[in-house]
Amino acid sequence: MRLASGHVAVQLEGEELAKIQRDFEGYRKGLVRLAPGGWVLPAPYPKYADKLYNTKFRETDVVIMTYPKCGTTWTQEVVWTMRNNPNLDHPKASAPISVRSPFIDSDMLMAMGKEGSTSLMSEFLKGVVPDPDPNEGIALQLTAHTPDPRTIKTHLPFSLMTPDLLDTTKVIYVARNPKDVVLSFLHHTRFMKNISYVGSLEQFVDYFVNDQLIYGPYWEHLREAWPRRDHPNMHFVFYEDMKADPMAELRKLNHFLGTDLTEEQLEKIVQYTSFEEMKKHEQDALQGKNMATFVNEEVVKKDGGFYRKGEAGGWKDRLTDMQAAKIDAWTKKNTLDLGINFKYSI
Ligand code: PPS
Repeated sequence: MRLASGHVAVQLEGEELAKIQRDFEGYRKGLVRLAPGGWVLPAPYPKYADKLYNTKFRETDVVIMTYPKCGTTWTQEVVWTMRNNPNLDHPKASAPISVRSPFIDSDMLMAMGKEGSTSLMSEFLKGVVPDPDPNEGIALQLTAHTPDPRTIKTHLPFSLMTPDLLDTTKVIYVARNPKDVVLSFLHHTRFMKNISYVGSLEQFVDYFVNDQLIYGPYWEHLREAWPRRDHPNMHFVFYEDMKADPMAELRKLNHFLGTDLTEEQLEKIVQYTSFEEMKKHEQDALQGKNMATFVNEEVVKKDGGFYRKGEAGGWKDRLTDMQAAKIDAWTKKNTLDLGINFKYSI
């Protein structure tokens, strides 16, 4: 199937799909791979692809773009708060971040799961979208109805988004050390029921370096963003720098966004968006919601939920020397022409 972006989407099949479906029990509907780029995405992606590609962004929008598990949600909360809630007194600030700051390409993820897995999102949508039509993509409708200034999340790479994105809109790209990403992603795929990964860490590292995980290839995602880093509408953030000195990163964001916040306001936002605070806010926001439809509660009880560890360099306690070496070799091969270095890589 040819898409408006010029890519051709082909369903995965044969032994490759059979193996993936054994390890990722949630991928019942399959996956597609796009050419060029080799992008792997859930099977429902083509239904939304052209709408996503043709989305008209506004000058007042800020798009936060990342490969999964690189610190998107943290950056969303920082940016949304800086722009909408600088004095921490906004009446709707306690609503989940996914309602205040839409995840534009999440319809395909919701469509991947069992019927009814969109119900929590639909519930949050009430009052935001006057007459939501579940067939039209909940996230797309939420994005269209979010009042200015919008802070929009995407895990799609530049080539699958509207080509004039940077001409109209500010983009913040967040990158994270792949060794921490792989562990965070492993956890995510285990606790999210619409994915339900049941394989081992060893196999997951293989899926990662073989570019078979959704939204990958990881390095291709970065390769499209990194050369754009000096564009006036582009701001590049490393998760590791946010961890090491969040105040310094918020000062840079203050300049990039033109929010003109004081040092005192920024300091309060650093506190408000710390790992512990965000974890607490999420627990409050989801209180009373039946999460069993979405998450594997056994995994959550044992290994944590979305706010797992929030560390940079935590991979050192978990990856074996062999697994780390595999990621190093893959990194070396892919960064020869990039000149990008991550902290805590060795
Ligand atoms: S997602 O599902 O792809 O959108 O996930 P994403 O938000 O990109 O990344 C989730 C990881 O970010 C960590 N996180 C934070 N770290 C530090 N400080 C704050 N405030 C914060 N908020 C989220 C989250 O814990 C995930 O990392 P891991 O390593 O799994 O803990």
